[in-house]
Amino acid sequence: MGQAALKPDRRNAPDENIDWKRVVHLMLLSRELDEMEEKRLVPEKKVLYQFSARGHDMAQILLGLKLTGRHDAACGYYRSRPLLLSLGVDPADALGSAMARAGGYSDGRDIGVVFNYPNPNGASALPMCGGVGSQYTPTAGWAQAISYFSKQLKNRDYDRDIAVVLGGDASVASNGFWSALTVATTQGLPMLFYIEDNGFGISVPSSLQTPEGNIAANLAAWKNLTILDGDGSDPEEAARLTRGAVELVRGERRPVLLRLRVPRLEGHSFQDTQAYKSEELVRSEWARDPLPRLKDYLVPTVLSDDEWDRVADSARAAAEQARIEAESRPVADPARLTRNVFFESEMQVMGGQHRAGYCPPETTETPQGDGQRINMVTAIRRTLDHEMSINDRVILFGEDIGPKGGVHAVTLGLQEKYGATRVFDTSLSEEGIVGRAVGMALAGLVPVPEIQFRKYAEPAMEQINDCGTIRWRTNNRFAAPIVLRMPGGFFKCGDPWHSQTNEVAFVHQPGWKVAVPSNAEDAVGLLRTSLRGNDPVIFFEHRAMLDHAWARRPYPGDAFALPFGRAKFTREGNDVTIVTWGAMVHRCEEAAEGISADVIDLRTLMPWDRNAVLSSVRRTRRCLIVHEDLGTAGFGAEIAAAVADEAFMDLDAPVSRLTMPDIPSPHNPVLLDWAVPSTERIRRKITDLLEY
Ligand SMILES: Cc1ncc(C[n+]2csc(CCOP(=O)(O)OP(=O)(O)O)c2C)c(N)n1
Repeated sequence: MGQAALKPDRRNAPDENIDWKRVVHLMLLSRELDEMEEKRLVPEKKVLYQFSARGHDMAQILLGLKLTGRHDAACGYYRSRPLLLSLGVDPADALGSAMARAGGYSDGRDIGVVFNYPNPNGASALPMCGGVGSQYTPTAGWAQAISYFSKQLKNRDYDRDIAVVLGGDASVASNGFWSALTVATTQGLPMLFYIEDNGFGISVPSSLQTPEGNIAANLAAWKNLTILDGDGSDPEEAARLTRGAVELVRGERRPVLLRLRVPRLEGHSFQDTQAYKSEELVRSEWARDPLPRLKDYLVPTVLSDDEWDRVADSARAAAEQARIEAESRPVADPARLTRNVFFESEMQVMGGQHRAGYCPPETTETPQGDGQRINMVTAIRRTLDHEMSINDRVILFGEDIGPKGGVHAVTLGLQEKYGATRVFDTSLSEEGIVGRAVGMALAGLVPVPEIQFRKYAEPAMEQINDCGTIRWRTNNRFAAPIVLRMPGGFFKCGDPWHSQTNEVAFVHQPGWKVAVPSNAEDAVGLLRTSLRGNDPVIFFEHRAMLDHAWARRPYPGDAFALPFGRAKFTREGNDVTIVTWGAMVHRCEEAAEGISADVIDLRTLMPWDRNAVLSSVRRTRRCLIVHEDLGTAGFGAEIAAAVADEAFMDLDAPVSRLTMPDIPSPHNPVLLDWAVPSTERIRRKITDLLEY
């Protein structure tokens, strides 16, 4: 066999539509940054976490340079820096963030490899996460938002834009991957799944992630998905496949999965010695290094040797310049660390309707009721209906919320009225529901996902947590305000699946506001504020109150809105303060009959009205907290601690709590009555406290 036959196939000249000099520059810059970290910055302890992109770099750059749509977005993972550089991320930001310095993309709050890149005039990088697989469903949400802007809102500016998600071979075993794949292929979304298969997830071979290790082969029978598969270290093939994949998604508006085999030329991270790989394997991986193959492919056809060297010199200089700039950045002021958990006054760079120019209509806190009492279900539906009628960014989705109108009937008739693009059923994946909502919110929509029962938010907890922290961890560059509705609590019976409240779990997720209305009027006011707000909200709908006679109130009007963090005194008195929320408000009111008591309905738990509680306790000198959630580490513990901290000297009796015992909710109504605080037991507790 002659020498020529061993050379790479040169049938096609390098694609003229690709700026190869830029590819070379970015490739060499990426290598310089990797090397600089490995040889200097990590040993000098200036970079604490380092993940080399060597081997993955060339194909990522070829992909990134194809993302030219104004609303294109990519969500990558910790090995995605080459793609980010190709989108236009400043190398000084990349290195400065790796060094956890002030500025950059998180002000030193997040790991440097966990990028975000808001780019209002071109392709953005959605906020990445540390959790493998969590990038998939938000990207599907962005793709669905593109589709919504283009098809429903007829905004022609979105007609050819796409969403791209990057993931390693191990990530294809994650829930997020399967959830997003289902979303994208059942909805026909313009989304590219870009899988970088280096054969390992840290040390675990890809054959343990998908049988025989090739996800592209295993998905061959999957409907509505075009699959491309090839060698990501071969310049010609990588260029052809990345271009082909992007053009397919752009032109045909449907999902594509591109799997590229790439070598991971270093350990998983700097600390990883790769002892689990044989020397022969490591050698064979280096033989697949795309850098010499790129040079061989382009020199001399596209660049001369000298030109290549000049590009290499300029990449080295750019990396050095970036290092100098990054090292000159200070550490962020710790005093600012509690800022940007919630929206303050400065608008985020990207995400949410407020960023997109939304101006909320005037509101009032004075109910303008029409007299007729309606139940909480109708009140919530009417509020959703009104907000949808005046704001075409508001969309509802969840399990069974379409033609059926939801298992609690909250969305009854709304699909008929607003169509299946704005009110739609989803696949049964809570991660898909919440993750998709995050992507939609990042794109400027107002997603209002429904979780069928509070317990079933559990599969979405990763997305819920990541959603709440977006503003903080991107230091106000991104925000994803969504309104996550969920019913919970006991009803005519209980059980461990449909009846828990566990609202405190959401209070413990930074960045979320939490509403727990007890009646129809407050539900309207708090929901309206949520839908017009600029922060994510958990909107808790208590099952027992949805059609409870006590909770029925006149509809307070289309302009009625309530602030978060403002409790309501549903009774006023002098001898004891009873703090409660949700279904317990009614019981506390009944129990306080004939007693001079302040009954405080907190209405929201994040934020909660400390002043109302403290000022009342200072006056009554006694405090009882009643809630349905379990006692240990329930939200009552927080209130009790605050009262003990700040009103200790004003108390005539210890702060008292009445809650469920630390058990799941029981099914039999007799057992349930025993477990949930009843009017009688609340009454007894009040009496004990008064007699103390
Ligand atoms: C949900 C989750 N589980 C575990 C980890 C720890 N972890 C980080 S990277 C990784 C392997 C991922 O490999 P792969 O997706 O193939 O990407 P690669 O690193 O090979 O590019 C693991 C297990 C994590 N970050 N997130």
